[in-house]
Amino acid sequence: MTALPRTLALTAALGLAALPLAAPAMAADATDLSGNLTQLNDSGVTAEVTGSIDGTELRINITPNGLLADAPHAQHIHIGGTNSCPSNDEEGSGADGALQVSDAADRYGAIAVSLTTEGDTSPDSGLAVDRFPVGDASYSRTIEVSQEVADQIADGDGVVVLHGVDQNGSGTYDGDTPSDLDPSLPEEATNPAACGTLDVAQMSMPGGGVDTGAGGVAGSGSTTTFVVGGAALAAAGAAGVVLLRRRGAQD
Ligand SMILES: [Cu+2]
Repeated sequence: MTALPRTLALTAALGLAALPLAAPAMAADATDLSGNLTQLNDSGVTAEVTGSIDGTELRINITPNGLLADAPHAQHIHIGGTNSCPSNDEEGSGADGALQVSDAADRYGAIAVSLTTEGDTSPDSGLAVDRFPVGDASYSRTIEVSQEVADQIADGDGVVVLHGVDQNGSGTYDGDTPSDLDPSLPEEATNPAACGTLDVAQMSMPGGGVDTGAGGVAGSGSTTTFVVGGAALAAAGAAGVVLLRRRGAQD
C-alpha cells in the first residue's frame, strides 16, 4: 500500500530536481536590465539597451539608431533624479530652445557611469570624447561599478542618456551656443539625443544577461523562465519534504 506513493514521491523529486539543474546557482544574484531609449531634441534617435547587474559587475549593450555619423557620442548611466526622462517636445536653455544636459538633470540625475569604450568609467570621463562610440556603433562592455551604484541600478534607479545632436543639420557639431557641461564645446556635442530608464527585469537565467540579440524580447522570455523555474523549485522542495517524511517514518 505504501510502495506506490513512495515511488511517486521519488519520481517527482528526481524529475523536478532535474529542472533546477538546468539553471545553475549563479543565476541567483544577476538582475536583467533593459531599456528603450527615445529621442530628445527631435534627434530622431532611438536605442535598445540590454544588460545585467550581478554583484558589482555591470554588463551593458546599447544598439543606437539615428545618431550623427562620424561623430563621438558621450553616453552615461545617470542616477539621482526622479528616474525619468523629459519629453521630446520639452524646450531648454540652448539655441532655439534646445534642451541642454542640465535642463533635465532633475529628472535623469547626474552622471554615475561613463559608458566609455575603454579605460575609466567614472563621472570624470563624462566627456572623454575620444573614448566614446562614433555614430551608430553598437556598444557592449562589462564594467565594475561601486556597490552603491550597483545597488541603485538593481533598484531600477538608472537612466541611460546618449548625447550629441546635430541641431542645425550641418553634419557636424557646431554652432555658437556653448555646452553647459564644457564651454569649450558647442552645445551640439553634449545635448541629450536619447533617454530611457534602465529597467529591472526578473532574476537572470543563464544567457539572459549576455543576450545581445533581439533586445526587448529577452526581458519577457527570462521572466517566463524564472516563473517556471521558481515553481519547479517550490515543487521540488515540497516533494523533498514528502520524501524525507517517508524516510523518517520508515526508520
Ligand atoms: Cu549623460
